[in-house]
Parts: sequence; structure tokens; C-alpha cells
Amino acid sequence: MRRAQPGRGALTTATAHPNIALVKYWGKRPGAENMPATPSLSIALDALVTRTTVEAAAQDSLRINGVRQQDAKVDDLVRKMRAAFDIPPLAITTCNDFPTGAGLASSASGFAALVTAADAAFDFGMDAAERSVWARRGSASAARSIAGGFATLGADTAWAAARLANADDWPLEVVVAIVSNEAKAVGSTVGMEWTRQTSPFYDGWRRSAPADYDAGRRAVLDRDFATLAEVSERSCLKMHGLMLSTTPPLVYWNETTLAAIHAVRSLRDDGVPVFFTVDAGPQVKAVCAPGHGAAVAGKLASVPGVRRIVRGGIGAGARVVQDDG
Ligand code: 2P0
Repeated sequence: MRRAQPGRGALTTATAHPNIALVKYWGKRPGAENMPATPSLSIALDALVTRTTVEAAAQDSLRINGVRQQDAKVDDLVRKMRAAFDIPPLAITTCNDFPTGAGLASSASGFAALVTAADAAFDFGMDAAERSVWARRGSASAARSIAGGFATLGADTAWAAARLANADDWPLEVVVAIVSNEAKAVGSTVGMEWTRQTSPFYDGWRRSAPADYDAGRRAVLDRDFATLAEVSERSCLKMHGLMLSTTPPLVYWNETTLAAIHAVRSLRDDGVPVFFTVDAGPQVKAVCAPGHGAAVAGKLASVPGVRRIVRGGIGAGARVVQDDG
């Protein structure tokens, strides 16, 4: 067991961005390590931020967006970390500046910020790969929020996310169309397990995912927008086909989701370099080449049912910040 340094545990703050997968993960390998069954490729969203503080305290507590609560996944990760590190009772406070549990990857940014803050507060001395593995144990997509930028998570990265490229290398823009503020009815962990057990398409999904991953990686390395668009939409629609083929069915879209998808496709038909992706929730994320964000935001804002537009670029990895930072 690595020991926490005496006197450590002072209030420490970390931030992390959610990420959206362009090549999706859905389904887990057997075992307790929360290993995805398929590799994934993501971009971090700089416009959305989770801010998490940890501090040694008299007893464990968790506050999410100002509300004291219990969270089985947080409890489970803290328990696993305590088996490896000497960690006193912890006060964890986390805030998202976006809807929680609505398909905006709040668990990804949340676990990435938590592990990063705990590592710094107690001087565990983890490198980014170790933090990524711990974040993955909390929520697999969180592994990618540790890396930030364009991140990959696969067998080739030993299931610790790796940074494939930075925002500066290829400053794509992202426009998120918020089409619902409601928390999703079925969480990803449960939904994935239903899919694994019941979808007749699950084997095809698992077998075909590595080719999408390889094509997506290559497209990022080549800055090949058209190929990245094709691969990303294919991976997204394949995942939602898989979800629809699950018993009970996982229908994460609402009518505005589909209208927004059509709006993105029609923009592309008009020559705008843009593609869509949708995660385990109804929100539509449009990714476009640099300089096209305003046109994409304008089009999506005009879709009936779109409640809010969030525009941004590609964000950095999880990091420690000053308390007033
Ligand atoms: C992804 N999603 O690759 C896919 C696409 C949602 C749709 O990873 O069970 O929160 O905590 O590991 O990482 C959401 O699942 O699930 C997710 P757990 P996670 O981004």
C-alpha cells in the first residue's frame, strides 16, 4: 500500500471536461476492472466543466451541485482506492456547469476530476496513465477525460487513455444542441449490460468496432475531416441501432434529436463540413471544421424543440487548479 504523506489532504480542486466519443464504447469485458468491450476515440469539450474538490474530513461525504447525496459508483471507487492507498475520510464536492446525467458525460468529467484532485491532495504521485486507469474504474469514459484533446482508449493504450492529438493540432469546433434537461431513464452501466445479454447484434458490434477505431485514429492523424465524419456517424448510428435492439429497448432520442440530426445532414449537403454524434441521452453534438461553428449553431438553434446551444472547442485534460482558479 502506498501511504499518503502526513499532513496531506488539504482542500484541493481539479477540473475536467466531459468528452464525447466519436468512435463509441458500449459494453464491457467480464471482470471487476471496468474494461470496455470495444475501443473508443473521443474529443474533450472545453465549453463544459466539472469542478471537484477533495479534503480530508471527519467522515466521508459527497455533494453534487450543492446537494448532499450518496452515489454507489463514487463509493465503490473510493473503496477500491482505499485498498491501494492510505486515504482518510473524504469530503468530496463536485459541481457541473451543465445538466447532470443527461447524456453530457458528467460521469466522465466527474471521475476524472475526482481522481486528479485526490492524487494531488494526497501526493499519490500518479502519472496520467495511472489516473486514467483509476478514472476508468469509476466510469470507463472518464479515462478519456484524463487525457483530454483527441483521446484514444483501447488495447493499444493498455486501456489507459492516450492523447492522440491536441486541440491546437486540429481545432475542430463543437456545437451541442440541448434538447432535454431531464436525467436519462436508464444509466449507461445498466443499459450496456442489458445490451450484452439480449441484443442479437452485440457480437457484430464488438467485431466491427476495432475497424472503426483504426479508421477514426487514422482520420485524426491525417486531419481527414470527411473520413472522421463518416466513421463517427457510422459508429454513433451503429451504437443506437444496438441500443434499439436491446430488450427492454434503449431509446435515448426524442423527436428533437432526430430533427437536429436531419438539420446537420442538410447542412452537410449544403457544403458545410459538419457531422453529428449522440451518446446515451438525447442531446445532439455537432462537430465541424474550424470557422463553421456559427453557421452550425444558427441552424441547430432554429430546430423546433432545441432548448439551448452550447458552443466550444476541444478541451484539455483533467488538471489541478487553484481554489480561486
Ligand atoms: C462513450 N458512452 O464511448 C459511450 C457512448 C455513452 C455512449 O461511455 O458504466 O459512463 O460508467 O463505464 O463510461 C457512457 O458510459 O459508463 C459511455 P460506465 P460510461 O462515450
